[in-house]
Formats: sequence, structure tokens, C-alpha cells
Amino acid sequence: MHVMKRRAVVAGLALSAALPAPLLANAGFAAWRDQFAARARAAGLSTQAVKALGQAEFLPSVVKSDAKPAETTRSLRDYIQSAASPQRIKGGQRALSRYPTLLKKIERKYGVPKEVVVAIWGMESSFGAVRGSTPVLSTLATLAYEGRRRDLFEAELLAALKILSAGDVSATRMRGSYAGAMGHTQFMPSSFLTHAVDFNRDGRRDIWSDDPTDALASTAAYLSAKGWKKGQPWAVEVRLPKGFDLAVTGRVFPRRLRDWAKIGVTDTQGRALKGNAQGALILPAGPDGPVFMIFQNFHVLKTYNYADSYVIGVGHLSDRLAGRGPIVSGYPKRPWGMSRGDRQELQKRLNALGFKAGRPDGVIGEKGRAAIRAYEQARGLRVTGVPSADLLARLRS
Ligand SMILES: [Ca+2]
Repeated sequence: MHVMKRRAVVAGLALSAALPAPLLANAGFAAWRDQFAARARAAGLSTQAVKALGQAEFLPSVVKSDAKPAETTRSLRDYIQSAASPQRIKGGQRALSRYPTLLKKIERKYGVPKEVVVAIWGMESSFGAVRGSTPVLSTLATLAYEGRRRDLFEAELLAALKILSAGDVSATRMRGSYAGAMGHTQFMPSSFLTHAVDFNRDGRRDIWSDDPTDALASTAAYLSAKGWKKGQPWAVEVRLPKGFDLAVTGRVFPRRLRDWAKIGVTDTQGRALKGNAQGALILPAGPDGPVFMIFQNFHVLKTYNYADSYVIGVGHLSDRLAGRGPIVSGYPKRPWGMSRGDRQELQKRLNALGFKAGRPDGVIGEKGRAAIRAYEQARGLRVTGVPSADLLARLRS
């Protein structure tokens, strides 16, 4: 869901804005809240919902959490090892064997593999163990009032009030994370309104209860609505031939599998790729790390959480739950043949020249590669989009 987006936004915020002087629960918040309640009343939301908003509190801890970088930058290897840890794989297997009928029904209805649904469940709340216990109205009201992304959080607050008006849950039970993400698979209220389903047909879309039925079905419904392609993987690990022209890699350059086969791309066993499915190559740890052929479902998962590492983590966990093996490739100590400091410098220098390479975190992804292509084009160089020590040397001179 937008959980993912939410996190990306939060991370961006942390960089772009210094935290204003400490905000206190004060008259300002109460006045803002009451004004918002009046708006909600005028918009036709239920008396009960409006009343619940009147009891929302300012939560300094939520502001503090929002100002903190969402995730320290971990290497791809660390991220994947934690996403698909033995413990989480075991938890996923337990979930699969605990809810076989439910998961089968969900898969049949929405076309999303049960392992993918369970993998998201594991990543978002450790299979329901950590769903978040902060009152959602207070969280969203605090974030909206605090103001760095007021429009976004006001919209989410309004969506939360609509959920209350619809009677899916009581304000007391409507709890979630410090970002307002709710339930087993951490839906933001706006995603809930569009995608949540009452799968057990008790008249309420209940993603908060211990019973994960509605939450898991809602997750599959969400992915289906975002274009999940039945029967296609999110990605497969592949191998590139020696001397492969890396200029053709990147999310923005899809080709048919059989066309990739023609230029020597194989599966990890060295077998030729077959078929007309469109795939693109991504190199999240450079050409010496794991190389993935990504498909449409990769992009679908990105709508849940925009970070490539998240998508790879969820996707790989789902593969493991489906009985497929670990990632074959090792991880280079120096992705793209550069130290982390050098990769960060490369990003900074491109940014300084007006080529938007993104946050200088040392992880050179699609944005960084697009910036390199733009730089190469502008300088009349061969356009490759490939980060390298030579390129850094050129940028320094
Ligand atoms: Ca229900």
C-alpha cells in the first residue's frame, strides 16, 4: 500500500527540512483540530467521527519519529538478509500452513500468489505481531498540524474519518504506526478507502482484528487493482555474459526475454531465457552483485513501497516461501568498483552540476543512472548511465 510511499515521503522530509522548534501540545493544535472538525462536519461525516476527532491529541513522539531518517541506509545484502531471514521465512511458512484455505481463496479471487501476500504481511507487521498501537486520528492530526506535509496528512485524516463514518472500526480500535499505517499489512487510510475488502462478509472491512482475513484479502485486492500480472514473477535473478554492454540495463529499458537471450543473458544456471514477456535489468549492487530481470509485478510492488530494496526484499521472501532458492550471486564490497564515499561523491557532484542524482546515499539506482546519462549526453560522451571511477575522476577535474 501507500505505506511504502509514506515511508519514502517521510525519508525525503527528514532530509529536506530541519525540525522546527519543539512543538508543544497547545492551544494552537486544539484550535486547528476544532477547525478541521468543523470542515469534517460540513463534509457530511458522521457525528461520531467528528466527535472522535475532537478527542485527538497532539503526539510529540509522532513528530519526533517523522523527523528521524526513516531507515539508515543498509546495504542490499543486509536488507535482503533481514527481509528473508531464517526467522521470517519460518514465520511465513507457519502462516501458509495456518491459513491454507483462506490464502487459496484469496489467490483464486485476486490472482496474487499467497506467498506474495504472506511476504508483505511478514515485512509490514511480522505476520500481525507488530501492527502499531498509536491512535490513528491523533497521529494524522499531529502530522497534519505540524505541517511539513499538511495537505497529504489532512487528506489521510479525512480518509480516516470517512472510515469511522462508514462504521468499519471504532476510533478506539483504529490504531496504527507513527505514520498512520494501519493493520496487518499497514494500509494508509486513503488506500483502505479505495482497496479494503470485507472478505469474511461480516459487514465490516476490519484490518485491525487478530483475524487477518480482511487485511490479507485487501492486500491482494490492492495489488490486483495496481495491475498485478497473474502467473508472472516479480523478477528473476539472471546472469550477464562477459563484456556485456551495461548501457542497456536499467528499469527504463525493457525488452522481450528472447531478445535478452540473443545478447547472452541467461538464468543463473546458464540457460537461455525464453518467451515474449517484457523484462528490464536492474543492478542494485552494480554489475558484480545480483542482477535481476524485473517484470510488471516489480512495479506493482513499488506502489506499496517505493524503495527498490523493499520490493526486492518482499519479492525474494515470497520466492523463498514458494520453495525457490537463495540469491546466487555474491555481493561486491565495492559496488560499481567504488567505495561508498566515492559513490556518494559521484552523486553529490552530479547534483551540484544540476543532474539530479538523488539523495547522496551511495546507492546508485535508476535516478542516479538517469543523471549519469543526462550528464554524458550533455558532455557529448557515449551515453551509458554507468557509474565508474573514471566518471568520478572526470567529474572531479
Ligand atoms: Ca469483515
